[in-house]
Amino acid sequence: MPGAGDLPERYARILEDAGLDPSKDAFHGATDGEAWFGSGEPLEVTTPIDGAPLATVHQASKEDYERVVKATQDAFRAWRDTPAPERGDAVRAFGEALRENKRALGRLITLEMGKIVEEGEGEVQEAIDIADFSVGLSRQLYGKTMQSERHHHRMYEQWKPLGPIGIITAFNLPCAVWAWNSCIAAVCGDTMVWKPSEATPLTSIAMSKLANDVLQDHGHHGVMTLAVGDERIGQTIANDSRLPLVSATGSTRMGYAVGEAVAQRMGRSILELGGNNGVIVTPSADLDLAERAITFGAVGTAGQRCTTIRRLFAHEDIADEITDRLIATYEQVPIGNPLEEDTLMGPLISQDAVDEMMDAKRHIEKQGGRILTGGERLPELGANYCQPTIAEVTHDVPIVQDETFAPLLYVIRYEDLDEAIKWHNDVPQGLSSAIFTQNVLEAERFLGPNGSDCGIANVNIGTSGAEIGGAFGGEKETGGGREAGSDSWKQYMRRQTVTINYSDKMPLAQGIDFSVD
Ligand code: UN1
Repeated sequence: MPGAGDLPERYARILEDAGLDPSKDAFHGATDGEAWFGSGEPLEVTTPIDGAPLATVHQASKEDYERVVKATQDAFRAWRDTPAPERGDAVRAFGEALRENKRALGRLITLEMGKIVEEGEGEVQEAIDIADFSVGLSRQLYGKTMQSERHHHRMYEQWKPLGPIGIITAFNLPCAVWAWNSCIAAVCGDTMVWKPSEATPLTSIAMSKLANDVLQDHGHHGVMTLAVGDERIGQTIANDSRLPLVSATGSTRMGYAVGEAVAQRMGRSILELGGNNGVIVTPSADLDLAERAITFGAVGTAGQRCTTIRRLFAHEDIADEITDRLIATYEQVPIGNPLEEDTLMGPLISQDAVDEMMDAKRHIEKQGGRILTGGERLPELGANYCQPTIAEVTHDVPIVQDETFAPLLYVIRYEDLDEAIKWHNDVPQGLSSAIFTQNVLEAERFLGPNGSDCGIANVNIGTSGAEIGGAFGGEKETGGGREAGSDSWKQYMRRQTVTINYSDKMPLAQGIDFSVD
């Protein structure tokens, strides 16, 4: 078990700044919002930067999980009865705490999952943004008034808190995705249990500490709880009928398992699963913009966002030019330690992830594709590093159907826009999509009913880096869920239709006469 003494000094400081005591031999991975515990198996946390051990986390045992869920149930009774703007006030204070700790949390994210600090801080900013959004929402949560067909009757709908909910998140956005769910759920009056990725428990502990300090100052605990664990905890959450909603982000395989289990018990799920996002670049496109957006979208977070650009459909007329520009840019991307300021691409989350990318490379070559740049491991930097890679393939090779969670971009040439849109849609996933064009007719074709079939469709913007104000999520095997902004909040509440008779008669709807005399 790694002890405090083994922790490199620079890493110890990052933990400390994020509120985690680096002199501790082990952290508790479960909280009911007040106490910290965890008597399950120890989880060794390492950094993908150089494999150094960071800490040991005691995961939630079955009994710990019970204690956590019990706390969310107890807290729900008081929390749902708290005026929504008062709940919003606690979320406002949480947002302020995030603002104060943005740099520290951003660096912890970098240390634990390997994205560059700029993107780590960007993720915390996303959490701040959703906190702000939720504060405003806490004074809205509007219901409609309907016109009753009956005399002196009033009809309206109201939205009520749903209950304790489950939140399952992935390693690649260890802070923001929980925040999308937790801030909205909190103002809606729900309490929650969070199961983070086993690769990023420290970020979840730091976030939960911050949230619960604030909530305790506001007189509440048990609103935001945590249960670190492996997929057994995930399965328990999916099957737990005390949790009427489960919001899960991760692989399609996980999504099928969670979606099925939740549906079996008539629960509600919000699934945000794999993406296989495409960008179409037409002859009229501003190639400077396209090049910048594609580089960020395909190389950012080392290709480990569910919104990462994986397929580039380039029109024959500009395919050589955009590809040559991208190759030149790719070959200059500074790869290395993500804590260092000039780095733009850090490690992948694990050596397995690099192995998967190398497998994909072999498949590309077997299927007649060509690596245009990259495609190699970078052992001199460490086991988890590789080059960002571009491969040219045809639209019909089987490998383009799969999401390889790595910086691997396929270039596919096309001649006819309608055909490119058809190819674009011809994959099982449907998260994010984009077109680069200066031609309004082409843009509208892409956005029209025969256009992109994804949950997100952008014009002259890449597929990643969505703002929180819109509903985030996608279609087909991406799972159909929508999180974050717009009216996503409705899923975290129970809709109730109310009809009040203030007459002295008993008229029936549909004009039915049911009088006995
Ligand atoms: C994810 O990778 O699961 O649009 C979400 C983006 C981020 C969210 C990514 N705002 O890239």
